[in-house]
Amino acid sequence: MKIFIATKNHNKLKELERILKPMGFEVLSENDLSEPLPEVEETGTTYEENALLKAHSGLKVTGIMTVADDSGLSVDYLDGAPGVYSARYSGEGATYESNNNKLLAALDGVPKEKRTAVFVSAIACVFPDGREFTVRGECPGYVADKCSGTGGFGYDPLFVCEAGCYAELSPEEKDRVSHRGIALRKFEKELKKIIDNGEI
Ligand code: ITT
Repeated sequence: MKIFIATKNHNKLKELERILKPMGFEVLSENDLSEPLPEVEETGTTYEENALLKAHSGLKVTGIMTVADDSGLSVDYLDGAPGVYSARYSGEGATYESNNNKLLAALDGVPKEKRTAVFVSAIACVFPDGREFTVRGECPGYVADKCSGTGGFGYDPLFVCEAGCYAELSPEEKDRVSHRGIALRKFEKELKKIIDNGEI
């Protein structure tokens, strides 16, 4: 079954492909298009709303079943920030490094027990006939006081879950415990239900 992944984030695409391909999907992405995907204004206030905006934009271009992920890190001490603004936390031209530095500064001096956080991934799936659904995966943990590890991307060097620091996990370990891995396994279940009901 062909599926289009609507993302402009290459690291995220790698993770989504890594999990979706073994599920048996033929995965298409921006790399398979003759033109770049349009930029989507992420105007939603929830991960689900933004994931749907991105998925619908991809569907408009490709006409095939499309999934998109909206994700972020919600830090309790920061009242849920950076949350849906995780990609742009340190402003225009934000990089993973500038975002991590801003997060470290915002939590400077805050003890470990108050640095709790949750990584969230909402996956939206939209179909050419207008149907859609979303699923959510969450992974709890805390924000470390310095970066470690060399794997992954984004806030991975700062986020520590039960299995360890995201950036120190192997790709397989991260997929097993991560917010995105959890969301994609829920996505697979939902899609199976739809297929079993003969709805697609
Ligand atoms: P698309 O919208 O094109 O998919 P994006 O990077 O802008 O790409 P988001 O708006 O969903 O995606 O922002 C998610 C940000 O949250 C991402 O840029 C990272 O900074 C962070 N993030 C999400 N998942 C992560 C992960 O598994 N590890 C580390 N950081 C992650």
